[in-house]
Amino acid sequence: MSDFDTLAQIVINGDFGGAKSQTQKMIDNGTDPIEIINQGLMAGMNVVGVRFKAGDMYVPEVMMSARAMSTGIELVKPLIAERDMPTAGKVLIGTVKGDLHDIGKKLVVMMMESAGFEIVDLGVDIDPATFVKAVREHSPQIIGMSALLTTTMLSMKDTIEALTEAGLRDSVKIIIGGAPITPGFAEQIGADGYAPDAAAATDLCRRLIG
Ligand code: B1M
Repeated sequence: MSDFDTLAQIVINGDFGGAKSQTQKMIDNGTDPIEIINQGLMAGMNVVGVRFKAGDMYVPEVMMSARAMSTGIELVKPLIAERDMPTAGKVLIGTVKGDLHDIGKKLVVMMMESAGFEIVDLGVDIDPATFVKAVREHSPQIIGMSALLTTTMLSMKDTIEALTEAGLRDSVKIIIGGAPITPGFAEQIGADGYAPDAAAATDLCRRLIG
C-alpha cells in the first residue's frame, strides 16, 4: 500500500491520531503537500462521501472522518501558499432565521470542505438581510440554506426574495436542504437545487459550478 493509500484509509477509518502522524511522516519525507491533500486526504474523504450516500456509513463515522481529514489539512496548510490551495469554489452557508439546528449543516460544511470547497459558514438563525450582506462581502458562487423546522423553511423564500430585490439573485446559485425540505419546495421558491444529505449537497455544488 502506498503512503497515499495508507493516509486515505486512515481518513476512511476516522483515525485522527493516525492522520496526524501519517501526514507528518509524509511531510518529513518531502511529499508534495498538494498531493498529500488530493491523493491522500481528499481521496479518503471521497470514498466516505460515496459510502455515506449509499447508507454504508453513518453520521458519527462521517464526522470522525472529516475530523481526521481536517487534522491532516491543518498540518499541510502552512506549507501551501494560499493561492495554491485547491478550491472547488466558494459556498456561503447558513441555517435560516428562527432556526437553531446546525448538526446537519455542519456535516454539509465538513463534506464540502473535504471536497475542496471554500466555505463561509454564517452559523444559525441567519436573517435574509444578513445573507444579502454576506453575499456582497464574500462574492460566493453558491449560497446554501438549511432549515429543520416547517415554520422556518419559509425564510428560505424570504431570503431568495431579498437577494432578488438587492439585484444579487443572478450572481449566485442557491441550494437548500434540511429534513422538511423537498425538491418541490425548492422549485416553488425558485432555488437552483435541493439536496437530501451532505454528500448529495456536495455533488450538487460540483454540478452547479460545472
Ligand atoms: Co429540534 N426539532 N427543535 N432540536 N430536533 C426536530 C427538527 C423535530 C423534527 C423533532 C420532532 O418533533 N420530531 C422538530 C421539528 C418539527 C417540525 O418543524 N416539523 C423539532 C422541534 C419542534 C424543535 C423545537 C421547536 C423544540 C422546542 O423547543 N419546542 C426547538 C426549535 C429551536 C429552534 O431552532 N428555534 C428545537 C431544538 C432542538 C435542539 C436545540 C434541542 C437540537 C438542535 C441542536 C443543534 O442542531 N445544534 C434539536 C435536535 C437535535 C433535533 C433532532 C432530534 C435532530 C436533528 C439533527 O441534528 N439530525 C430533530 C428530529 C430528527 O430529525 N430526528 C429535531 C441529524 C442531522 C445529521 O440531520 O439535520 O436532517 P439533518 O441534516 C441532514 C439533511 O437534512 C441534510 O444533510 C444533513 C446531513 O446528511 N441537510 C442539508 C441539512 N441541511 C442541509 C443543507 C443543504 C443540503 C442538505 O444545502 C445547503
